[in-house]
Amino acid sequence: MKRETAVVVIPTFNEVGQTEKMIDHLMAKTFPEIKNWECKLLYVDGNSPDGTADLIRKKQKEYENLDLLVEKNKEGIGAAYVKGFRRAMKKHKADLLIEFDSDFQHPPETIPVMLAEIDKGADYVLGSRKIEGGSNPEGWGFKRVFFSEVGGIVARFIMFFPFKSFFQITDPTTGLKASRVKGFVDTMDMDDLYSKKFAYKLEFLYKMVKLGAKIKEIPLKFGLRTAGESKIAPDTAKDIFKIAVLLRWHDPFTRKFLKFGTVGFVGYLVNASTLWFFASFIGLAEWLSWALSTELAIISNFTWNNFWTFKEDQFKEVSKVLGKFLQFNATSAGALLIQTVAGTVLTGIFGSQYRQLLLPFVILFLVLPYNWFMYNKVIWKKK
Ligand SMILES: Nc1nc2c(ncn2[C@@H]2O[C@H](COP(=O)(O)OP(=O)(O)O)[C@@H](O)[C@H]2O)c(=O)[nH]1
Ligand SMILES: [Mg+2]
Repeated sequence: MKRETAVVVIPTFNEVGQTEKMIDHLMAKTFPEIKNWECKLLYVDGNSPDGTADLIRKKQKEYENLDLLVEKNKEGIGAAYVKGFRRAMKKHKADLLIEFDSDFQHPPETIPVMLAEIDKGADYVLGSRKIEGGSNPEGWGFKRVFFSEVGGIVARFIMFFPFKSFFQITDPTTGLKASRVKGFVDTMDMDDLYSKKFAYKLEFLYKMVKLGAKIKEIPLKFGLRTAGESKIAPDTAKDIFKIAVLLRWHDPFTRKFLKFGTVGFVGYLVNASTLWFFASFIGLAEWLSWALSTELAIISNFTWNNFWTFKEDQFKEVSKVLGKFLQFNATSAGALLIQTVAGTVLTGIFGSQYRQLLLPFVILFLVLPYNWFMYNKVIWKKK
């Protein structure tokens, strides 16, 4: 059987000091140990003035599976990886893309470990400094550790909370990754990245998660730079935060859920104000005031959800709208029942002084999930 191709992509800017050592290490030690993959090495150089590209050209005479792409202008590490990925897929027909640094901060021994995980069925392997066996460099000062830890947790939270990926991905800003091409990177839109700099890492991660990649973390003992200078820009923390927010803000699921929440809140306001209007202002009977105000809230919820939250699945024909509205009333009666039973029981247990406190809990943990489920799976079911 033909072996699949893995391309290790390394961006460089002024890395002449360690590039020869890296090339020799990968070519003479790492790649020969890997039997079931065809390994290639691709450098993307940001037109370094220190002669990194010339050195790589010299080494190309020694190794035929060494490729080099020189950018006209350096545009940032994210842009460099995108260019590298495109070339690896087109020219080398890559089945797997490995993101790697030039400075031995990513130990070359992690490459066969990542490949083994791909062999076992993973689509996306991430080197993590936060799981057992992984670590930050000992030489990092408090500030760098602090930013790395807090930045990682904040990015995780903003991008993924409360979903599975939030718990699964421990190191979202890691740079060591292996990505399956077929069905993932080849379908990924890389034209419109929010960041061409460091935060591209979050965007690739986010896109892979959305594409449903099977993710596996391996421990990464992140090393200290062996030579050369760090290119981490001072505004990296800001870049990470901004991109995490942008990704989440434009997430279709999140948008839908926020709309659903807003509509629910408006429904509550309609309910409360009309209850006051009917009962206190006009002086209707208690039961009639409750019934009318509840029904007005139901009408408000149905209308806003149909024309806004579930716009793509909305009903337009009058007969259909009426039928769905009756169905919506039926499911709303279910919510009413849940709220009444849970509210009564819990108030009985905790005492009536906690009534107002229990209400939001009942709504948040019982009514909201029930409604979200019913709206998505019954009323505005995907066609
Ligand atoms: N082509 C290119 N490479 C870059 C750029 N910025 C950083 N690099 C390289 O990307 C790798 C990672 O760099 P960086 O994430 O800044 O972290 P550092 O190791 O602390 O400097 C290194 O090999 C850098 O030389 C860039 O704008 N263009
Ligand atoms: Mg580095």
